[in-house]
Amino acid sequence: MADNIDNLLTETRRFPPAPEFTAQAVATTELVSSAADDRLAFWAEQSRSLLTWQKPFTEVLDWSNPPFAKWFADGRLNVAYNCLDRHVEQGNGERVALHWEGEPGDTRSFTYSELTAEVKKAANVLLSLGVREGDRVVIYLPMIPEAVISMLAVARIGAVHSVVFGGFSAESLRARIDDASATLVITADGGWRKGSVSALKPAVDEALEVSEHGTTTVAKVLVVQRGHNEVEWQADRDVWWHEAMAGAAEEHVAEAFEAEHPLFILYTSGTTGKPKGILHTSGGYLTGASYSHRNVFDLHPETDVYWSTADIGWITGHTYVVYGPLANGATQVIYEGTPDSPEPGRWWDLIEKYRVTLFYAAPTAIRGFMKAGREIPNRRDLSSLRLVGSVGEPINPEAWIWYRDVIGHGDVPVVDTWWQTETGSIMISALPGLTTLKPGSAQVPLPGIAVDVVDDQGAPVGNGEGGLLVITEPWPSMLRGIWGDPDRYIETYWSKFGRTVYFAGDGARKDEDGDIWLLGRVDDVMNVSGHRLSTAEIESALVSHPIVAEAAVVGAADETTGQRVVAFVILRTSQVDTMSTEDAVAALRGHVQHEIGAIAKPHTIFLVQELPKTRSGKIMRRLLRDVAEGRDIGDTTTLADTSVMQIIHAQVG
Ligand code: 6R9
Repeated sequence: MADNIDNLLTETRRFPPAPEFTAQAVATTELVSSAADDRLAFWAEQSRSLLTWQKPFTEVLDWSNPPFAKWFADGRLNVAYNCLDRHVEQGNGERVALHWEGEPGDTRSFTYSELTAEVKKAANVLLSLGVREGDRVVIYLPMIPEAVISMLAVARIGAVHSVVFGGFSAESLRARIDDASATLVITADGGWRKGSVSALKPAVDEALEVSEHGTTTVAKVLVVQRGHNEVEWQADRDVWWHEAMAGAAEEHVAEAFEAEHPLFILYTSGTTGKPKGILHTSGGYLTGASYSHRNVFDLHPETDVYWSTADIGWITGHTYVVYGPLANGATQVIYEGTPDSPEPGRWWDLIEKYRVTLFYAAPTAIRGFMKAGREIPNRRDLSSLRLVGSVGEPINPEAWIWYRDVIGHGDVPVVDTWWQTETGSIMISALPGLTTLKPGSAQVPLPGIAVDVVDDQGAPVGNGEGGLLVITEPWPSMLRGIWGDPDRYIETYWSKFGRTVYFAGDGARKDEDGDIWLLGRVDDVMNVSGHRLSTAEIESALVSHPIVAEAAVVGAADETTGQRVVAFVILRTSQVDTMSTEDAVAALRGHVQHEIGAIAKPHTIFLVQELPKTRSGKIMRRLLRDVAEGRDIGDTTTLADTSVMQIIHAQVG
């Protein structure tokens, strides 16, 4: 982090908005001033103008029992209707909603009319399988149109989806199904990744085999045929999507639900081993998604072609692939595969092919492309782009400049957007056309959002100082809780500085102008390629292996992926001489992949005999990070045994 800060402190490049961009920009100075005048009136106005409420709300915010917020509570709406039917009713049924591209090059597109028709049928399929309002449906799918259709169909009938990233293992899937007590799983036989079909259904079969209590809450599994790979079939449980859809009724009238009706649960890593089921509800979430998508991406739905490369398994895929763009009637691209398959210019080919105008990706991908060289994007026509965005981790100034110069032909606004699964939508970003851009800084809270940087006591720091990032007023798309665990909700986010201040877990700095520069997590959460991973979760996976006595995991800085997972493992004495180091390391990496998923697999595992601990027994990860990053070891005076670090150094050396 120290290098990072030095780098940021010396960054002085500035890019004022181009007057032509400002002249047509969605975000205006009036927007900013109306939010500043009366925050709640501003949100009410945004929600009324952006969404269609079946029953208009009269209350804006109920914050009488913090941190449990209610937004627009006496209003009723249907989220899927807002993303689909109303665009058709307003005469935009022929506009393309999705241009989908499969990894092997097959394509499908859906107009708003066609997507609405599909979602209505899928809603009827869910009802026929016994899914009812409030039931939880787990979605474990590749990036195929059925992923979007499933989410909207679940929302349409007032059920609650929990999307699990297709890269997660059967174990992770099982834990999420159990925690949410899901009754239906929607999956596919397989999906395309890096040139071949990667099976998905076997993980579902395994996850449902032995649930913790020997039973499972899941009654049915709906299976999309995508990979055409062989799958095992349980006739009383498994249903082919295409067969069910072929027999489904076409009409479905969207019923209105309360604004605070649960919309989805999305699991994310926290500081302990158990992932948290972040709960989002309907009216406030959709308000935040639609508002931020329109203003941050400068969306002109009639002419823009938008593409966010995020998978639906992450919050970005929820808010900026499904809900924000579709609520706004946007035309977008979705792509099934990996950025470099079948060849390293695939993303740029897609931008050229679909004339993408607004593009949203993660810094890790940008840095990967930077390494591969500008010749690859330079061979494509990227002239259609008029704005590019970044999300998931801090984007270092050099990657920012490369992104603007090489992808954005040197003249597009770059929006670096800070937000979290918990915040539901973008909280901090430049407003294109208004903000003078600073490479490396997320810059300013969106109008209507109250952000600050505070010291350990909760006092705001001055300009030019660093501290902890907080959100000081509730906002419409805020999380409403952790599924089944209200105490953990309070404890994690709302106890450090009292019940009304949201603690984000990120370090930040205010510059001379009061703009915000994000500095990374201050807790034991790592960020690998923009994916949140918990040190505790990987440690507990490691110690669940019979050869392991103890394990400590740290995130070490990595040029491309931001951080990488490095593990320090003490083997059980009985194992030390029976297994070679290579075999033990291979077994442990495989085990973490099996327990959590490939993204959590440690990059490096050091087998050691000791771990550095404080006198109270806490592992000092800071010191292990020094080792993992090849730095001189910092202050060891609080160690119980100060010689430990020399020993570890000698062992990993
Ligand atoms: C949207 C998303 C959230 C964590 C967050 C922070 C990091 C995200 C960032 C950023 C610096 C940005 N993060 N965007 N850090 N600049 N523009 O990524 O959600 O997966 O929940 O991760 O990601 O550390 O706390 P999520």
